[in-house]
Amino acid sequence: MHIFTVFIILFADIFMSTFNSSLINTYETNEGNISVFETIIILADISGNPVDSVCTEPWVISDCCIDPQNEYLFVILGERGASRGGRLAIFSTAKGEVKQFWIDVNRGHNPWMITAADVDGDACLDICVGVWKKARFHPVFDNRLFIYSWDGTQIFPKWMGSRLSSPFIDFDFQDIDGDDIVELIALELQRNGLNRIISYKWRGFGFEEFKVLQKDIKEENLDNFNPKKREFRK
Ligand SMILES: [Ca+2]
Ligand SMILES: [Ca+2]
Repeated sequence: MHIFTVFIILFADIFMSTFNSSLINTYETNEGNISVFETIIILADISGNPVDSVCTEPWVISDCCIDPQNEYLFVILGERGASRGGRLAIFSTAKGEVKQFWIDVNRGHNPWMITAADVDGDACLDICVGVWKKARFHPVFDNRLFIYSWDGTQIFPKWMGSRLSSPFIDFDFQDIDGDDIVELIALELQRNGLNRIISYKWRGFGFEEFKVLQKDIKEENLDNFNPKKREFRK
């Protein structure tokens, strides 16, 4: 195919897919940037010109994260309008090409948030996913945290959490005590209907409660914990 024809098709594809598609995130890379829209992932060079793209339709991307080398993009795919996603997928984004690398065949986890962090400080990336599902010893639908190890070629389950100390509605990973290992920071519901922010440390077998950072938070003050302005999921 003539190179000009390839560009026309690429631009037409991008125009159609971004027309009704919100931007989820943008990542700056050495070669340019990666823009993740709801239904298309676009690689651009340093001048901002698209060099490759992949369309995810009919699936919609609801959240994503990327490895530190910007070579693999981890996404949640789902149906348009659904309150949670349906499955995980990985796209390779190295060398000016974007393509589907892996897709999860398991569609029963209802993932709603995905973030990358090295939770155990072993210098290998972990992929952390908020899911909404039943657990064997807590057989009701609730938010749970799944941690996957990423070895550069595949993800595999590391910790499938059934509960934290209390029901949680959001989470993040930050190093709050300066030991160069991130802590799990969770926004949890208290019995009295208010909220608390609590940190956990990874202890080899799972997360152990570390410090309550703030408690008795009213719903209207939750924005302080929510820099991405996510919709809280209850
Ligand atoms: Ca790790
Ligand atoms: Ca720390």
